[in-house]
Amino acid sequence: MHTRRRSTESAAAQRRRHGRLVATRATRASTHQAVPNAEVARIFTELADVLEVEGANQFRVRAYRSAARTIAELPHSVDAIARQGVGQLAELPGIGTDLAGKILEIVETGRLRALREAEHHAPQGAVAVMQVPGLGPKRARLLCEELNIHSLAGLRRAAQAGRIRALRGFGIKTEQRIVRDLERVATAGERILRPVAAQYGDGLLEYLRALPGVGRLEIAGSFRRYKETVGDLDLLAERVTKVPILARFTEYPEVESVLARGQTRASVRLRSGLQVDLRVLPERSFGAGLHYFTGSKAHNIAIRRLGQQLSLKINEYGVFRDGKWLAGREEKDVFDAVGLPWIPPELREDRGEIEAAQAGTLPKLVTLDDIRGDLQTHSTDSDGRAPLEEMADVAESKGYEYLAVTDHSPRVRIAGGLNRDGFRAQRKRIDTLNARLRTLTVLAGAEVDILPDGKLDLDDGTLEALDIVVVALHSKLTLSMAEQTRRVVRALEHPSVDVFAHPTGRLLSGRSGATFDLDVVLQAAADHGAMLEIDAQPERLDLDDITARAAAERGVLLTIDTDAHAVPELDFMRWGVGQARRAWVTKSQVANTRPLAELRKLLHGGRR
Ligand code: DGT
Ligand code: CA
Ligand code: CA
Ligand code: ZN
Repeated sequence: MHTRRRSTESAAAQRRRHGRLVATRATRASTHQAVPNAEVARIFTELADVLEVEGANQFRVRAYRSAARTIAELPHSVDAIARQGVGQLAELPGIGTDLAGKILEIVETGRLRALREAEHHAPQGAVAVMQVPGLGPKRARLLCEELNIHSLAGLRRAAQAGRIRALRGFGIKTEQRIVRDLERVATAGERILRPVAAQYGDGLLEYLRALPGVGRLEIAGSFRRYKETVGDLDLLAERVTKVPILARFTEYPEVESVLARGQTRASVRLRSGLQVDLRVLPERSFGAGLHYFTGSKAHNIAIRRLGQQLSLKINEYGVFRDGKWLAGREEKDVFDAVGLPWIPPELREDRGEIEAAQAGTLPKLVTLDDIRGDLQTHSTDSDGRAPLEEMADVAESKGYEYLAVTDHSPRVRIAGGLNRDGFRAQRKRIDTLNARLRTLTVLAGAEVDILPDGKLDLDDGTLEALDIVVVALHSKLTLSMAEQTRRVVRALEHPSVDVFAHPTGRLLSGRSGATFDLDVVLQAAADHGAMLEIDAQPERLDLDDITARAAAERGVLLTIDTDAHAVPELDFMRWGVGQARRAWVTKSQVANTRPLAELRKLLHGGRR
């Protein structure tokens, strides 16, 4: 779930560099503010990383990782559970008394002694080097010890000097991949996945809203534009006389350091490393400030230019003519001033939204409410963590019309992929289940591996018998562009294929994903009636906004799927919808906004 944010310095040391530490903290008990689940999960993930590189017992490492995942996905506040007692915590799956005690420690003190101790013992640099995809703890240690590497910068120098290829078990290709992936790590390390930032942001908003008399509050910036990752949170508050919003903000228990504090703004760093800027705006400027700080910068510049043509000056305080304030209370006032309709934040990237607004052709973007079902999910039959019956019950209670269960094909052995008999047995259970369900229909599907030569990992008879066939790349993402294009096109040509899932296979935490000729693949999808997926997993969000837009413009239908491997992940749908909106996608361009009968016509059974 979370991007790792570390370098050779300990995370805490790194954060300290950015500003003075708040000397003492009020005990959390007196003014208790819930520690977000994401924060507990982050601490456990860091601990697992550090232990792993130290060569600690694998079971311990795995226990922390699985605890991190459990907590990140928990639909309830782990803090609230902890307050009911350690016993309640220990009832969570995979959480024993030891872990329960550690969770309590985090909830009560905001930190974990075991992590600080482990950081102290871990080999310098190896933890940082592990951020590079494909460099696990063993290799990370080897690199650091053999080549005397202490940081990512050291790793880059060693790679550029060609010293890595000389190591046993590393080659020129690995060395080149390291150089390429290092660039991504460098940018990824400073940013945080938006869905994770949302947990921190929601907690902070809730805390601020508890202040009596508080006015309008919004998180602007890339967060509001639903970018997949955010650099920081840009919080805006309306100024209300005698409401001490800035003081309340800097006293937030999650604040680790106050970076800056003035009359109308403050910047803090939370313990997670996330920076939050708060700006307090006069009532008549709130709309203008919201527009300005939502950005993007490119969009703002374009709007300001439109203003100049009308002899208007537009800034974060309002719309002015000859120094006289004209408007700015509401965001739409700014657009009004330049003769435009309100533009949804997701579109504000200066990628044609202003021209579309002028022409009256802004798209009516798809919304979460438009979604009628989920077309890629997993169950305990492969690597999911809930039985398909449970997934179906939850999907039904969400008001969905359909849910496709798409467990893995045999090739993905670590995911416990099913073979033809497995899918046949599953179909029987789905039939029974459908007889019981009232408003939901479960579609029998599969997520089938595209083999390196473009053939599929299940026989044609089995594929044909399924309601929906989702195909995906899970291996050999590094094939040359020509080979990868051939492979994908061959798969999309198969008459049973319905959806190409997480098409590039990229991960926002670092893996760059497959490269293929997009034009050729989109053409193949259009020709063969295959749909392309926006996978809503926070670290996938694959297709990205630009590619999804290109697909939709080519007339290729999209699906937005959660790829849920557990019940709470069914809620990831909103992140996928956010990505689709950034891609200018409308309801009619998304297959799973259609009623079941319409959807069926798009699937291989209905196309023929
Ligand atoms: P991030 O934080 O890197 O994910 O991206 P943003 O877009 O949130 O950028 P940030 O936090 O640096 O600034 C928030 C917004 O403030 C940005 O989207 C637009 C506005 N802004 C910042 N600097 C400038 C500037 O120099 N000119 C203009 N017109 N707007 C700016
Ligand atoms: Ca920002
Ligand atoms: Ca900012
Ligand atoms: Zn997959």
